[in-house]
Amino acid sequence: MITLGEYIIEKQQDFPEATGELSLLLGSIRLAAKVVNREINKAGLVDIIGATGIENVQGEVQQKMDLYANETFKAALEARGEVCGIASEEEDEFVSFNSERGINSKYVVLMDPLDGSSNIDVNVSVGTIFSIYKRVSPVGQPAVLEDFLQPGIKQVAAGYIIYGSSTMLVYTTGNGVHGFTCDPSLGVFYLSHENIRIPEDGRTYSINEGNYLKFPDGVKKYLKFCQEIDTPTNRPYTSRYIGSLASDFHRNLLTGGIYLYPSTASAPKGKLRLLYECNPMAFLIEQAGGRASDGYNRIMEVTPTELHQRIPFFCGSKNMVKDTNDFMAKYSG
Ligand code: AHM
Ligand code: MG
Repeated sequence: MITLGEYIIEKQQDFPEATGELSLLLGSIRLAAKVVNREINKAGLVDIIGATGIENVQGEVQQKMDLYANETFKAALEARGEVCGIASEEEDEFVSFNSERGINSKYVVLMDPLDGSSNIDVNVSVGTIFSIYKRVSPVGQPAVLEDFLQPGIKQVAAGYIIYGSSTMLVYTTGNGVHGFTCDPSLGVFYLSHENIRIPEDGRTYSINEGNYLKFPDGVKKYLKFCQEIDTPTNRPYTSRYIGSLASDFHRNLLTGGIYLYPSTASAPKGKLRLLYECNPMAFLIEQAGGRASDGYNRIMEVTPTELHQRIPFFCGSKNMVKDTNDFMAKYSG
């Protein structure tokens, strides 16, 4: 049995120039994940479910667990001093860590500390999504906005934690996608899914179909295509939607499928955030052999202009994403 810590150190040896900072940084994320996991497991017994009554910068009501997860990840990342700043879905602005260790470190972390948090109240899986970049500003000075507004192709690592029927941490540093399952009795993540590959053709589609009438024509036509009977192509496909991106993504990653959150008439840029949700998932899916696009273009090549930027998201099995892009070009071009 190989632990996450052992695996990270073993892989670090593949990079002679690595100084170990990224390994320590992933260690901070692992630690915060364990703390959040412990709290989520007690939800219902302690006063941690429900809304705070506070709205975040995007006008969404924050859940108590959103804030708890945000503070836990922020504190773990600041304490270890391996990052010069973070940006979070739950923070209005980026936060720079200006301790001597902080400003001298070369990485920034962008995160959605608790994705799908409205699911907590009903005991459905939620997740944490993270993305790591090298800063572009000089080491030794406080982080600046440009450190966070980098296209996804610049990511050095990305991953997610699912607090589900079991708790898993899945990550990539650009050398495949690896999954670790937490043994709850020991609080240790063990390697359980090495080098995950997503099937090129899936037969599951995940989308909030309640928004159907507001979707672009390309998506409407694609959904009808998914529902058609056609034995050679395994259609009709199956519809599965948890409403927790990390969980929907994880199922599709393992079994093949596509996750879609397109633009809608009322939300022309979609719902999901480019920096905290789409880029990390795009890096993971590409590393596993899949694709991620905004319906037309590769997600990871989009240059962000603002921290909380939203973007339509089509992510999953290579050929399914290609089909959606073909439908978009034909009917919503
Ligand atoms: P959140 O970051 O505010 O939790 O929103 C992201 C979540 C995703 O996990 C999920 O896929 C999506 O929002 C569900 O949205 P909807 O309820 O509109 O289908
Ligand atoms: Mg989210």
